[in-house]
Amino acid sequence: MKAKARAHTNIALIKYWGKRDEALFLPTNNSLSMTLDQFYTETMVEFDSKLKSDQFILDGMEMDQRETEKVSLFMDKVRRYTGESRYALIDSVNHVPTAAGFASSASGYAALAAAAMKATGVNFSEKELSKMARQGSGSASRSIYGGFVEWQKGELADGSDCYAVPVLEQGAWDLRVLSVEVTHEVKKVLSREGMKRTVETSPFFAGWLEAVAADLVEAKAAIAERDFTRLGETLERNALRMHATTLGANPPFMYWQSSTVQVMEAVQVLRESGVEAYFTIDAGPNVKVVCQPKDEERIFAELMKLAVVQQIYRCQVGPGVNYLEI
Ligand code: 2P0
Repeated sequence: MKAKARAHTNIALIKYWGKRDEALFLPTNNSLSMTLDQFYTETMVEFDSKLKSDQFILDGMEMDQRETEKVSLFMDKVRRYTGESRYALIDSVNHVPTAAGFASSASGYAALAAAAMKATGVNFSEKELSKMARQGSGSASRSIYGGFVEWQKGELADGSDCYAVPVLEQGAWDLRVLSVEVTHEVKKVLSREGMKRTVETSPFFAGWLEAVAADLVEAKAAIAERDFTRLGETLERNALRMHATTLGANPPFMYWQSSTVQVMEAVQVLRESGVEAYFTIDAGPNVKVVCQPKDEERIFAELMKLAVVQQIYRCQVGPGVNYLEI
């Protein structure tokens, strides 16, 4: 039994920041993302009764025990849920440049969840795929769907009501994301650790939770009305609010570098000159700029002039999980 799936990365417009249950990957707040067309992971899973353990090949290289163990822990969750008992060969190829500042964990776990569940021979719903992908990495729950997607935090302790739902399909609204690379450096505080420290120590976290609920309502209304200004203002504000919580943590930390701030300022200058561009930033120094197609060339050209900018990756709205012939 084998299957192959492709899943794309996503960029959060309303951020996931904080867990209410770390083991089950249950978030403290709903988040909202746009799936991106450029970056994706393709994964083949084959269950085989002859295997004595899971085997993991990433980008053509057989992974060592430590790397395989992480994936195997996730496969244990798949086996528990589906009743599959065999070990698997997992062959995964990442088309996500790490320098672009997108976590490959979102596309990675979405593709793995989809391929693994399909390879059991049972057809699981997208809701079930989303719940499974969530237990590899929270943001992966959103990469099951294309277009604009909301990950609902749910209320139940067992996570059974915690999954992503589609908000607006790919093709319904053409927005662009320019991923502006300012450094190759790996981040100092991993997002998993960063959100944990913020939840436990930042007095601003309560304010974040209050603000993010209102930002989400605003963003969803903007998407429903295709109101770009309203969405842009909301997503930029939400990113700044997320980053503000890290400054209040103990010990405090920040993901920005001086180059990050230079790009943020350039976006503000563009806006003052009448070009509608808005930025968002994840758990790292690179900046993503959201815009409409009519402004993309101008924004690209202006940002490329900055000395701190190394590269700009240009994305459109991407599709959900799909299955590939083997
Ligand atoms: C997001 N981030 O909504 C937020 C915004 C980073 C900043 O999801 O611990 O790799 O695996 O659930 O999903 C990055 O964190 O964390 C992330 P885990 P994940 O996209």
